[in-house]
Amino acid sequence: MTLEYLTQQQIDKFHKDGYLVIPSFLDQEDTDALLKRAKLLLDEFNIDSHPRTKFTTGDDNHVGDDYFLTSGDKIRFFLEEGAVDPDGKLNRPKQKAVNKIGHGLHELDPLFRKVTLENDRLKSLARDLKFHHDPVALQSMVITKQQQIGGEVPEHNDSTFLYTNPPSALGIWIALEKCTPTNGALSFLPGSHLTTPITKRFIRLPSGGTGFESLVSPEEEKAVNERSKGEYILETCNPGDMVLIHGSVLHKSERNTSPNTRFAYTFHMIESAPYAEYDNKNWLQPTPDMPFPHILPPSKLVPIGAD
Ligand SMILES: O=C(O)CCC(=O)C(=O)O
Repeated sequence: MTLEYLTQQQIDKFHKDGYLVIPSFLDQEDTDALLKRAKLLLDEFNIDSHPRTKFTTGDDNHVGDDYFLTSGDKIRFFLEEGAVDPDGKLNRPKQKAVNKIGHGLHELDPLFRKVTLENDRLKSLARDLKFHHDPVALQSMVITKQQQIGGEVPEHNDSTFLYTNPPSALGIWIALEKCTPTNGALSFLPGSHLTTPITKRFIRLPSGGTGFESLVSPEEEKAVNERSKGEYILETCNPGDMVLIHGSVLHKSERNTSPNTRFAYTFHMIESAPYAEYDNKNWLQPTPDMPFPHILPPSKLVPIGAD
């Protein structure tokens, strides 16, 4: 099959490293429009009726309240841990207190929808990469990484959080502002997708809230953790650049200690049934009114066995 957007070199690099930086995936006009729209959403959301849900990422205190669990088909606002005082009052303007906006932007907001579901370049990329036969989109977010306070995102791989059997998550991450060593640019452990199996998955706990379910024995988990040490590569990027992230590659971002925000738009793609199973343990559930949308039209699916 002839390549439509990626080069063979880019595809090979993605498979070798587990991620790929694609410069200028969005042009300046589209990037600016998304940034402006994200800022407008921050201006317009109602903090008075907000339940003060913070985006926490620790193994023991990962966010898991109802506001989070039912956000897959909504546009909701998750706060920075350090932005809410013990009495529930924000210690800064609401626009500076939000860690991320999610998780239904790709369906509900016309501008985010345009770059996600109505984007011929993305469709070509999906067909060139052949990572999925019939990809669907889910979990879209604007990550704001506020200046000074924007929290770190600890080392993780995305298939832990969007688990399918077999694992099939692919992250699409687009810088809306310049990403630098001090404002929390992403960094990656190249090749870790080849050596680090998915050892746990993030689920809705039967007792309520969220937690992790182990997929391997404690000994195996320890061995994998030992094995997955190495030198992280920092990937600075410019507004409009995209990073494709294999669902098994380890990556992270540091706290934003700079005076500049670092807005990014990200969403994920997974393989759809019957090629992979997405079960009801996952934290994010499709709803009858908003099933996960297909990226490719039926006539353009990636043929089985294509490589
Ligand atoms: O934007 C960030 O800082 C982290 C994003 C990330 O790790 C992810 O979306 O999986």
